[in-house]
Amino acid sequence: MSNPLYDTLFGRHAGKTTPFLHLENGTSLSHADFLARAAQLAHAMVSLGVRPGDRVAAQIDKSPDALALYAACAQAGLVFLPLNTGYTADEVSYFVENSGAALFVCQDHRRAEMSVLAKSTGAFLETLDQDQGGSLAKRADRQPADFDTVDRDGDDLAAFLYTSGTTGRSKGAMLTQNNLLSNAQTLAELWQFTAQDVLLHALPIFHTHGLFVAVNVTLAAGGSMIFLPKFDLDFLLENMHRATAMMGVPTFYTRLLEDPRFTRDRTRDMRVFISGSAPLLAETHVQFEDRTGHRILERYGMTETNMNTSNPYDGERKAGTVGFPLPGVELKITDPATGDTLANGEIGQIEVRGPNVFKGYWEMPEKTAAELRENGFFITGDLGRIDDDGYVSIVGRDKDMIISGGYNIYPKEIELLIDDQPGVLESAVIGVPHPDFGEAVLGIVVAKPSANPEPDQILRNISTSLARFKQPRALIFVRELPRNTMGKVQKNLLRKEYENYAQ
Ligand code: MLC
Ligand code: AMP
Repeated sequence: MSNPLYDTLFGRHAGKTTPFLHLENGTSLSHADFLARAAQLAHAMVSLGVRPGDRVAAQIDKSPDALALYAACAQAGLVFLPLNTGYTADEVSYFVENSGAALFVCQDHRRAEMSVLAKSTGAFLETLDQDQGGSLAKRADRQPADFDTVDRDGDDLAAFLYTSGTTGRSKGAMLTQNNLLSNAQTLAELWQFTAQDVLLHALPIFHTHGLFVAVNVTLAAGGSMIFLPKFDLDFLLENMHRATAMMGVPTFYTRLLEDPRFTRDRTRDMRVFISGSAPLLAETHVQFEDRTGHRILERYGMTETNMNTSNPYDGERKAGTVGFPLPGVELKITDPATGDTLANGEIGQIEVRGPNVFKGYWEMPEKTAAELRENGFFITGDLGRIDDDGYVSIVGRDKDMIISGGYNIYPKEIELLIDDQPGVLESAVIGVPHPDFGEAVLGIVVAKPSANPEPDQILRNISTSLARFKQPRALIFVRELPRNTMGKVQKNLLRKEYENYAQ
């Protein structure tokens, strides 16, 4: 009997009384206590009738119980489907319905709001809150603290993560046990994580970065985490001396640098700072080194593939690059028109192949076939180049996507909502440079002839369907959108025109 993901990341820490999670309130949770809680949660889910292979969707705040739910899913052979807590009920209902989730776990205060959607999809509805509150937590409290791990194969699904698409419809990326495990082990070794490491964990745990990179790497090495509910600058500054490593999106690093309390002395005991999910400006890299003496280690990944490349731990960490393909991962730059591999130095689409690459999109064979080649290479939608030393740089995106504070936003989804508003003829949503989030969302709108729609009213109307982070910071009305001879909106011209809008 085996379950590679559970056994390797969680099970092997059974009985360890050393701390695993250091919490904000000064207490800590040992590996053994964490696993006992995961076992209780696994029993609680099984007692509801959830069976191996079922999807468990969870839109819950970050807490030890939320993390234990991930471990419980691995142990019970369930497919974990974490969701951004910012999503509205409209957005969530698509994920729960599309995935056919057997169980939907939400925040306790949203139970009434979510009960309609649970009823319509037939999913069990349970709640889980921070501080061990909520109906699933109460159910778990009554359960035994050990659970017979369900037998799984490395090729079995471990997680679904939804990623939006250029057509506006989100796709469920199916990740196997081996996808997650191989990447965690590779990264732990490459970044030299050990049981002595203490990771400052301030990322959300509903995306690849916070869950599969930060948590899985720590677990693979047997280390511990200072586990914060969310990014908190003061807490990070005050507690950095207790940590050895940090992972963050570039906004974490620019926010630290903006604070004069962030000094070389505070980072003295740190071993490594890792950045990803969005481009880290070379300027931030340089400023960070000047201030602290540390060179940020930048890596590149995505939901469908986990991590693909990383700058070296030992060796030159080149600012403005994302380093080398990871051991076991093949990466090539290809011509978007022909698919032919391009020479070093040339810009093209980034394609990757390896044990990290997902199995496909849930029930979307055409989308899977369009992005995942039969030979196993995944077309990332990112544009890049490889320099003569083998370092990969990301120079742009072939997909129409905005990255704000590390969250991906697909303009199409927002444009469809704006275009549906009374008095609107059409719209184009773009990302413009933003000092804190990297990019901010801006809507450029054309009104119907003789209509005079109110920007604030449109923003209010769409706010019920869109997470706050996706909502445009402003709507700008124009007479027409610039188009090329093929009739395609030239977003590059709009981005240029409004590049200083959010500065
Ligand atoms: C919050 N807001 C955002 C936002 N985060 N708006 C745009 N983009 C974001 N990322 C909104 C809030 O709703 C609020 O709205 C206002 O901005 C100010 O909020 P804040 O208090 O300043 O934000 P904060 O809570 O500090 O959050 C910012 C952040 C957070 C950067 C810490 O967004 C974050 O943790 N980002 C990490 C995302 C991440 O994990 N990405 C990994 C994806 S995996 P208002 O107007 O109502 O006040 C991936 C693969 C890979 O990409 O390679 O890793
Ligand atoms: P997601 O779909 O949320 O997983 O986001 C993945 C996307 O984030 C990638 O396709 C890239 O466009 C972007 N990304 C991740 N890491 C980096 C990085 N280090 N530099 C630039 N872009 C990145």
